Amino acid sequence: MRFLTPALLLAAMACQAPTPATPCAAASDCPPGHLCDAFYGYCIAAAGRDGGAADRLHLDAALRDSAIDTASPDAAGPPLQIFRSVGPNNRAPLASHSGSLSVYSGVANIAPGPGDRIGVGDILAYSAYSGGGYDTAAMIVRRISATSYEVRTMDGDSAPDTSSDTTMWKIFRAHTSLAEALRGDLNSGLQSLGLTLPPETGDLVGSNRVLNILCYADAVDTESASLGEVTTSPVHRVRIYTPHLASEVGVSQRHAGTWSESVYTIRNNFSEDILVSADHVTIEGLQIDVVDTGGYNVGVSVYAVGAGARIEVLGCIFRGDGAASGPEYIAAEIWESNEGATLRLANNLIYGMGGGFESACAICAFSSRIEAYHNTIVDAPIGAQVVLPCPGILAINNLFADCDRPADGRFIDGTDYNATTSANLGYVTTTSPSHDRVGQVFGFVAATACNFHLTAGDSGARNAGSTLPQVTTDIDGQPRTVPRDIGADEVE
Ligand SMILES: [Ca+2]
Repeated sequence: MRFLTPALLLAAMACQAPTPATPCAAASDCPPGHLCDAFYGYCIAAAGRDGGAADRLHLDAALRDSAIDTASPDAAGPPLQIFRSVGPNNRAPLASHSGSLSVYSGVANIAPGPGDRIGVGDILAYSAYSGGGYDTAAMIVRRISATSYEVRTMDGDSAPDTSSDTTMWKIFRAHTSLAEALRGDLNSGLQSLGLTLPPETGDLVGSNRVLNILCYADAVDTESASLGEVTTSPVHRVRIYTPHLASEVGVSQRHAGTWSESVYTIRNNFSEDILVSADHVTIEGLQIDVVDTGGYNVGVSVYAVGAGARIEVLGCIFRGDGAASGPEYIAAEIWESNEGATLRLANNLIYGMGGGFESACAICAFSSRIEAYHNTIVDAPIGAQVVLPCPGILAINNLFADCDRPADGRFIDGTDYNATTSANLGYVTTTSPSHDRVGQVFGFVAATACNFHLTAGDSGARNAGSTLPQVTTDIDGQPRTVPRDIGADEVE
């Protein structure tokens, strides 16, 4: 603790800018109309701009749009939102020259529209100044309509106006794989125009930025993505997600709660599809295909994160091969990390993770703490396991169907409201959960087609969950209603 002299204190107060978030331990630490989100340790608005508990788990249009800040990124105040698109293997322009472009007051109008797969994070290259070349690169930060987009410079300022309508423009994905985005490398097609963008990995805290990476379904993403060399905070996060709102893109790039071949998917033959070694990261709405290569195969691996780390994986679908042959076959894990770190898994669907002869848990805690809320796990040797001594797993409102063992190891007290087809759940806690449901038969819409939405007539999971304030939407983005359904799906 550092003490300030009265003069220094006054000086500090005088130059204190509004802060984007107030640290908190309880709601009493927060201003009126705010809640304390213990996961982040920051006050959040009960509704609206900052998301609040209501939409924290599902970044909505209001959150993204209103969070765009035009302040100089190195000034105090709300962080600058940077948006970067990923289009696997897509080096060529998405659209070019086919219509005329005007940019005025930060809005780009293109007639006719450039296409419904263009959206937030894409880069508009155009000629704004005399001389005729491609002199300007601007990021799309909002889709207003099929022909109209809000565009900003990389510093968050309104993109420069065109002096007259021009046909000299091209739109590119910023990156051609998630791995490339996390390395900070640019689409080589964009580079070939002679335009450069500043690398966005690095120190997000020092530069007061949030890095939003939007994943588009141009092709299957076949590189192993690794995020390490970036400094983050609860506010200055890296957010990796699929665009799906009309304010983001003309056609959703996100699954609708069941596996689809037409949405963004990452699939590769490396040990990890996504390796996270940064402390504050959100991954939302991805399809992660966990391929068995006979070795170590993990969907999302969180490794070597620090004491306050808060990683969240929300609304993703993890699909396994059904019968792995290698030593390790895991959907999501945390390992060799500080015991004060937390991995939150909510609204995920995980299935087909059979096999794995050393570690065969769909969700595995080798270190630290996992919060598992409202996940649906089907067909795994062990649904959730505390593998090595560590703070463990807090599991609430999870559905385990056809797992050899739903859970294993010492779980965190408070674990309860889980449901399974098995005769028992299998975890150990100090307290006795009184709301768990064993020996259930679940009503899935079409289990043989891997559609694990609940039917309206389901009696195994419907209306049997705890009202968790941290989770207010489901895997489909639909609101959770009270009483809650157990698992990733809330019946509409
Ligand atoms: Ca639903």
